[in-house]
Amino acid sequence: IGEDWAEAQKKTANYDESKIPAYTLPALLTTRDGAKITTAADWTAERRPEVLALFQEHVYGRTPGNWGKVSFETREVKKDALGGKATRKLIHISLPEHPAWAGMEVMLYLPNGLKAPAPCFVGPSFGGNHAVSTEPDVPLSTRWMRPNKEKSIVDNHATEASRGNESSRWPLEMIIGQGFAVATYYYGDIEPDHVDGWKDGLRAVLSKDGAATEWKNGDWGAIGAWSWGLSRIADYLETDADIDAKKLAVIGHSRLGKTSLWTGAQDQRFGIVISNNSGEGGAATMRRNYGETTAIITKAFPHWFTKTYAGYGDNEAACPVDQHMLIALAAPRPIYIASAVDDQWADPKGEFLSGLNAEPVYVLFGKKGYGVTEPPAVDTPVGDAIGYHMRTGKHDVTDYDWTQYLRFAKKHFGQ
Ligand code: GTR
Repeated sequence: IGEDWAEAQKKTANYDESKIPAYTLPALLTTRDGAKITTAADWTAERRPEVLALFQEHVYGRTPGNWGKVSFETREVKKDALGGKATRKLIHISLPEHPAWAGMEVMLYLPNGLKAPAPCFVGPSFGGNHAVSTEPDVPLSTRWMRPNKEKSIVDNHATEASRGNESSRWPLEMIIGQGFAVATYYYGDIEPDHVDGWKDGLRAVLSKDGAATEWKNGDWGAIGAWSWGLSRIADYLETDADIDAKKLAVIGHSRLGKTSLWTGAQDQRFGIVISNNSGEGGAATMRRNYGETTAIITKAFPHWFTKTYAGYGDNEAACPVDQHMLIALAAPRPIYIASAVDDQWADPKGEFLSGLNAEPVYVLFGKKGYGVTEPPAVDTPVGDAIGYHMRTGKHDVTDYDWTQYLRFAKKHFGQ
């Protein structure tokens, strides 16, 4: 069970709208004891904390609070990166009270010549900093990596051939060219992405006894741990005078899109939240049995979530949350959900619907959502404080996606 098994399920999953069993979404604006929420103040004071706690308990688990001091060490500042267009900084983040964790390597690209501190996109990578960038002097990650199709990963480690193999998903020159910084880290710095990975990652280090002996209902999963890493980057960025830390946009693709959404829900320092093809366990409506389901994802990737979540496989109706409530946790901050038409596994319509069904919370804040109630035609972005598009093509991050994110970020950050 794992990646290959999930791949095989793609062939037999349901892709027929008429075969989706009827479902009722949990009420967004009614508290657990039945009170109706009618104002933004009551959402913020009462319902929001309740919904956040429900996601902790039932889906992603609780982030522990025991990591202590966070230290930042800037290991490189290269002022003529990207042919002189950018400054590249490499920052090592570690926990002095938990030396068993090897820390994380953050790569930050800043546009050169800006007159004001830069707004910044913050997102994790699948392949490491050397895979995001094509620059030959970015240190190769030495951490455990999943095998990949291009075979540039040998014995679960990166090789010289891995350089730049994720760069099409990170159009650095385009982002820098529009006045935005980018901060990224390899998600495996926090935890290797396999079912036993937590034993070699931060979750074990921060567990009570410092060793991975038990994983209980409510304990955080890998998505929670990867999210924690993004929040530590925000900690760093708040200390960097070149960055406008009031203008951070968290972004992620696929499993890391789930991570981006959970980060935005927990950490309100991120002023914009972006979900690229996040699918099941991300933006896709949990109760819609279309493409990947709760049963499939919790079998293939149980480690991503809290243990409790697996109990909702084929039993979503019993879960007190659905993913529109996760989108609503971003409110009133702008959020962008992107789908791809050939990514039916991620259920594009289900991703659209979570944004649509989160809208009542945005309305409480006087904000506008999509402005439409049906998924738009392909390559036709819609929305105001909640943005959405369904791109032509497959499960991926493309320049088209980034064009929309940059437009959205400029508009909402007033750049
Ligand atoms: C798939 C998984 C999806 C998505 C994807 C990815 O195998 O079923 O939920 O997370 O992996 O992260 O690329």
